[in-house]
Amino acid sequence: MRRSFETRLNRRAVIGGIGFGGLAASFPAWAAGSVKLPLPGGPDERQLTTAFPGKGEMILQRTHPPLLETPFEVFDQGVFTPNDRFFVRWHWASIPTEIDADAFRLKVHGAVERELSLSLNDIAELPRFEIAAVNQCSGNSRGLFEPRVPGAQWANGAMGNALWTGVKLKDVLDKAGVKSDAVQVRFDGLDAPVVDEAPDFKKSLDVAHAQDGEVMIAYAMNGEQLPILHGFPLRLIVPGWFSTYWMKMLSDIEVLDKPDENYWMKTAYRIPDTPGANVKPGEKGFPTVPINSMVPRSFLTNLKAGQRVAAGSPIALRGIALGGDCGVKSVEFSSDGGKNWFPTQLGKDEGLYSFRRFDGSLPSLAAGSVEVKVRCTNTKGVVQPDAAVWNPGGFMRNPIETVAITVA
Ligand SMILES: Nc1nc2c(c(=O)[nH]1)N[C@H]1C(S)=C(S)[C@@H](COP(=O)(O)O)O[C@H]1N2
Ligand SMILES: [Mo]
Repeated sequence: MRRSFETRLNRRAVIGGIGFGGLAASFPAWAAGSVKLPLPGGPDERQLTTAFPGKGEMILQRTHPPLLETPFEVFDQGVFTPNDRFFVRWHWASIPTEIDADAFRLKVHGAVERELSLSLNDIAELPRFEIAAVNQCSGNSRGLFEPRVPGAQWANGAMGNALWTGVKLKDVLDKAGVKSDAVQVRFDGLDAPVVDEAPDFKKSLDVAHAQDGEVMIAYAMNGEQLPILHGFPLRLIVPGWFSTYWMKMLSDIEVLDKPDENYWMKTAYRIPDTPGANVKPGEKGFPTVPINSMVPRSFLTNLKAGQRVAAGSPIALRGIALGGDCGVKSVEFSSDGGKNWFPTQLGKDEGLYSFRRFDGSLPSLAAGSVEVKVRCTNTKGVVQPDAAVWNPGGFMRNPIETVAITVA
């Protein structure tokens, strides 16, 4: 049966009257208070805003193009991050504010047997595929780097988990027929730099990865049409990999017969090719590779630094974890500086690439200051490191998190 997009999609996704430029101009009239982020290296105060289309209260990192961080308490609400609180990141300010769903076409070209120009209805006819996956910016937590590194000074809220619905990239590539000399597949979206000399944002994956049957083209996020800030009408989902590859407003797929040497692959988004992507501050001349799969992380969501809890009764702990490029095997906690570790109970398994909820209970404590640590081990046996890594891009941060509370 022919499934039409028109039942599922608004024919046109429009950003309310003023668009991104207008939002910039109207700042700070719409600022809704401020928040302090735990950033050791710099200004830590950020405005809160509710002024972006489809968004509830977000931490304003930059207006134009938008960089919006999820307030951390949102992660305490459940393993899926609501669309209206999901972080937003764009590189270039020229972002279409109106997209005609009828006229939209996804082009597939390059080293293929048949060039394609697919309408949204053509996409909807392919078998439907769904996966829960964490979308995490490569620079998530960059603002916590010491010494500080340039780039968006995110705290830990440049990540979110959603249920993505769409089609497998493999099915689209099979329709085009990938030629045997293909090595990579390059993705481009409708957004563009404002000046001609700046490099258009494009990212590539190796052919085998693109065809693995997990990488997908999503048209829905948490059961809703993909919001415009998250890439309406189509975006790439690369489960287990950092979201620099998750091209929004995906409009062009080019199959390459040689490795992609564009700026965003060859120069930007590269990590040291060293264990944990770790180097010494100031170190030069180390080999690099394009950033790729994620690493395990875990966060307490019900206890905040400096929080006071009652002495003499057990304290509930809960939070979220991700395995990275595989599932969560366990999350443990410690209240003695990491000498002894105790298990937590894992919540419902929503799939390998999803957040996983955990619950635990600290035994009753004597009055004083207590550091609570949590650590995730993933199903590949990789465990979070004690110490944070450092690299000049501010990537791959995943140390065991510590929350100091006061028992009184
Ligand atoms: N078209 C387009 N897609 C893009 C980007 C972009 O600038 N343009 N940024 C990437 C980066 S670096 C991140 S972190 C994610 C952010 O996704 P989100 O805004 O849906 O949270 O989008 C990715 N896809
Ligand atoms: Mo990112």
